[in-house]
Amino acid sequence: MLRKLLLTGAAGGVGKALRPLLPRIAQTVLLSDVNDIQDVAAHESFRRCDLGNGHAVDELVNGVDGIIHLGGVSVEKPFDLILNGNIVGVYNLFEAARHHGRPRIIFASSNHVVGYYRRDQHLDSTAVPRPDSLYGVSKAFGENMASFYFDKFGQECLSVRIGSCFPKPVNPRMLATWLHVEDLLDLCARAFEAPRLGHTIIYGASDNDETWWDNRHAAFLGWRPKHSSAQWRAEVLAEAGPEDPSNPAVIYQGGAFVMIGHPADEN
Ligand code: NAI
Ligand code: 15L
Repeated sequence: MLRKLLLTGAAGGVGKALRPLLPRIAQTVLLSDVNDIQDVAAHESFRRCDLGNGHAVDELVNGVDGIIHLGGVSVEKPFDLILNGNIVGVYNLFEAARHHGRPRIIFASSNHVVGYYRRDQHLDSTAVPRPDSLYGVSKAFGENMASFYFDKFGQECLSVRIGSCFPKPVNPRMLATWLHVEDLLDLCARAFEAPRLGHTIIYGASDNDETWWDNRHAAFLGWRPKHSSAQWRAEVLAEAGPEDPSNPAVIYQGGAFVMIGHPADEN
């Protein structure tokens, strides 16, 4: 049981879904986001913080004994936003952790680190990154930061290449990528409890019938997702209709992200 867990990005979709489950792993939870949070429960506190502000992040991390790092830009955006939240922000977080006793970090990485692999390719965590977006590049940066901070400073981290963590799968791709938030919580619990974590990369998907990912290198965590997208398969497929096999969004694992142009070209 953690004494005080820091949850960054707590105002976002995954943060909101995870918050009610966190008493299973932590006595108190420090919520943080650049956006306000009003409904703070008795075991929670809230501190507003822009991850790009190194001094503020340093103060945020002081006194916590575990971190779930969800904060940052979560889709393709102009580079200045990604730079602040996902590059400078990740640096600030790892630096703060190094200064304050190296609490373990669960880093919300993304499947978009490997979005340019085809869906008929099965990947394990040794696959060379093939990001499908500036966003995916920033998550690969975060994983590399985690690797460097472990090798040089002993900072332990689990980088979770989350598939699609939403209440339910809403398109055929998500039948393979969907992650139930309870499975995410269980994964976080195992990462905090493991005798040794090092820097480990894992794919975050539930026990879906279809999968492109192999978590053999993280088997020591003993994570067995309990949920599956199978119950929505018929509904999702009926709603979507037939897919065009020549569509790059259907060919590649990153789905629609491979079709997004460069954010600098949009006005
Ligand atoms: P979200 O966009 O709903 O939440 C992200 C939160 O981070 C927001 O509340 C936002 O205000 C905050 N944030 C953004 N920039 C910030 C900054 N500079 N300083 C402080 N806070 C900042 O995203 P969601 O879906 O909740 O995802 C959470 C994390 O998981 C993100 O890092 C995302 O990249 C990652 N992820 C999510 C997936 C999903 O399926 N939901 C899939 C793969 C990765
Ligand atoms: C992500 O990385 C995004 O944060 C999320 O909004 C979804 O697009 C998800 O990947 C996905 O691939 O479904």
